[in-house]
Amino acid sequence: MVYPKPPAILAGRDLRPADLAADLPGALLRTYAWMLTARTADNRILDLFRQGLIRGTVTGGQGNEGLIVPLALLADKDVDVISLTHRGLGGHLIWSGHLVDHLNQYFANAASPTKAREGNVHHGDPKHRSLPMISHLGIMVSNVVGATDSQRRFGRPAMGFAFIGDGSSSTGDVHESLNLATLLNLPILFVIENNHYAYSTPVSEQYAAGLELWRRAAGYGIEGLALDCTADVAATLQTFAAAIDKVHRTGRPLLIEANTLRLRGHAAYDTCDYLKPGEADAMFAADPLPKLRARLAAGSHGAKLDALDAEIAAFVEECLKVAMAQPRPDPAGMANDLFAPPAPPIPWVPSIDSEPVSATPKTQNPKPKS
Ligand SMILES: Cc1ncc(C[n+]2csc(CCOP(=O)(O)OP(=O)(O)O)c2C)c(N)n1
Ligand SMILES: [Mg+2]
Repeated sequence: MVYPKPPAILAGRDLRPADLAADLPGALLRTYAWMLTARTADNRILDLFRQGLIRGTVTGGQGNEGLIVPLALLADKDVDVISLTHRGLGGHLIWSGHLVDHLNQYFANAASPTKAREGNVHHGDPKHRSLPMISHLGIMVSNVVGATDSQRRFGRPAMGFAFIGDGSSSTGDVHESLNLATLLNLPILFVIENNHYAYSTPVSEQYAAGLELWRRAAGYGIEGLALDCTADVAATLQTFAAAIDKVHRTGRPLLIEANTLRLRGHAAYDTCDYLKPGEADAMFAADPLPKLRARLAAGSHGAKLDALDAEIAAFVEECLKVAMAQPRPDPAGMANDLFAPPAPPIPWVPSIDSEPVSATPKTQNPKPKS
């Protein structure tokens, strides 16, 4: 399988605070390129689902790129731990692998990272500390806590990135994970992706105690803040960079409630008929991707944008062709890797004589009442 060569700008998967200070327009152009790649891929995946070429269901990240792309670019992919949600294709693309690897997952073909056992974006790259998505909301957060703790115990300077939807923020695992991470002083950035809906339920019907989810941080004794990831990508990059720096310096968790968007509803089948009149228009008007493009068009990189857009569109199409040409998985191998190989027998034979009889009883009878 020959993977198409990505556009040169996608060779860079990292942004550091120094890059933002030295060349903000260059940093924004790279962020734009990744956001557009994720958006184009998500849109094409939706098209192919509607044509019956992708099965299962498709939960797109359209609208969430302004959150996940800046954060994934700023994370240290060599040491950090992450677990992306079903809105995180952009994060997967930046973290590791090639677009073709991720498309193989959607096509559930023989080359898919889950060997076609799991649907659409329910995959990860455990070797590179990207823990696969778990459908039961909230549970991935506890995995990030455990994996970050384990990396620290190995002496590695890892921090964790845990993502929570506004809906999953009400699950018990999230509370347990925030509590434990704080208790153990773990450097984890908890990010609530607040796109204002869980399926068709608006946030106004989800909580008994207030809509400002970042305020929950106080209940755990950690810092919390709100960030609008739809407005200004430069500000998003700066805020995430400062938050990452703070988590590293303090070694403590930090909670960010990020305002984000879910532009295509919950999943491919969602008609969004529960939205109020004008609500969809307002969401599309808030989309950070065209806003970032307009900003770049007015700046020093403006002349490059049309060519970059065309290059990214062509790259995505080439990748789709390669992934679609992969064979179907062989059902014969479906049971492989499900169970650990049998362990060697324990060198111990149970026997009533194997322990010397102790003179003192192991339990004391209670004193008889007088
Ligand atoms: C514990 C649990 N309850 C319910 C579901 C079904 N479910 C899947 S996605 C979803 C909505 C999640 O909303 P949110 O956390 O806000 O994330 P979003 O889809 O908006 O990104 C629900 C209820 C689930 N997967 N797990
Ligand atoms: Mg939501």
